[in-house]
Amino acid sequence: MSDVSAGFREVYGTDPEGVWAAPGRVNLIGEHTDYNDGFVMPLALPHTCLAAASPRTDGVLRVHSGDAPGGVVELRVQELTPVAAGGTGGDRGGWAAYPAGVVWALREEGLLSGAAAGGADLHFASTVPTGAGLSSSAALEVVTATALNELYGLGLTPERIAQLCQRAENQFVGVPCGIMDQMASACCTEGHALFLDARDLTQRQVPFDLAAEGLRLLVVDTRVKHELGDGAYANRRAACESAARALGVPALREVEFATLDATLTTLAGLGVDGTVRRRVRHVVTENQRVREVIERLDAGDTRSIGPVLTAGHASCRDDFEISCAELDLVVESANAAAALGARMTGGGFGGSAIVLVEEADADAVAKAVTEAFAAAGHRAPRIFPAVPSAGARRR
Ligand code: GAF
Repeated sequence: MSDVSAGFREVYGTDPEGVWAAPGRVNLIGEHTDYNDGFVMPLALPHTCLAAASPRTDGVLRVHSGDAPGGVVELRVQELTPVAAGGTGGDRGGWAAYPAGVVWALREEGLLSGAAAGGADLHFASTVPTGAGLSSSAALEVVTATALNELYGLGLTPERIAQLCQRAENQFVGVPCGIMDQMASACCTEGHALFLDARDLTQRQVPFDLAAEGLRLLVVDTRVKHELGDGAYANRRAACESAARALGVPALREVEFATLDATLTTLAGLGVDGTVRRRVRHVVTENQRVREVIERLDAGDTRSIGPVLTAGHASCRDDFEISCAELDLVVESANAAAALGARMTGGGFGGSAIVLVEEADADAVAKAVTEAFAAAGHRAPRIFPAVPSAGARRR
């Protein structure tokens, strides 16, 4: 924290008015279900994006990152226009589009009047690994919105902050993400996973104290990010939306697990191709897996979620086709060692996997995965425990 304050002082020449933090996340189960109005279950990581911030009075937004080259990016609040629409607001430096997008979303929602229209100075420093599928972008958005919410006295709830940040990412940056990552960063609490209904943002904090049970959840960052990821995410989302349209429902959430086979037959009869039908099967079975995990956790049977996680991976790999060789290797090698279960987490096409292990087996499983990567000629993965941590807050 003192580092980020010192960083602010170095860049802007004064002390910041405050320092805020927002975490990255892993998702325990429920992948690509959020934009289908379904269920997800993320937990916040101890890794955070910190923002030191002060308000301004002249309508200028200045952003600086200790993690990115390029110096201070200076923008005028009233001139911000979406990068997605070919605008120039915030695209200088790439990363700056995320905080700029948040300010744009606040402005679009009519929240920047009076003193709040004055702009701000922000300096960021993040420990959330970038490009690792651990929501470094959502952490950057949510910390910006949380800081400005307090600096301007906007009185926004964490849920509203998450929605504004999703709007920034969808409409300003141009990434068609769902709401899971922003909700995780804004709403998670220490020692819990967040069971979230993405349709109406109903939430439940589910106790997830693995250490007390002699368990550990490992994050395995494969350190690969396959380029086809961005277009493929939009493609998966479009496939799901086209299937929902064909079925005459607002979203695939409406398809019941019990009637999945009949729904798939209906879709075939409507001429919907096999690939799209498999996408539907993933979403419907994945929602069911979230329910199963919740039931098992509620019953105090944490170890038994392992096979559900592994089944989720198989569905991501075979039906949704968002895995890759490196992620599959994590799951195979971890399970072949002593893992209780494993799966890719996040959008896919690289990034990270999670592995549930007995604490006593954690080192051996990590070693087995590392050796499997070396044998396959992959770069060594980065492996660390996922400790369920707090959501966005003032420091
Ligand atoms: C990415 C998106 F940002 C989330 O909204 C979610 O769809 C996830 O991929 C897949 O579950 O992280």
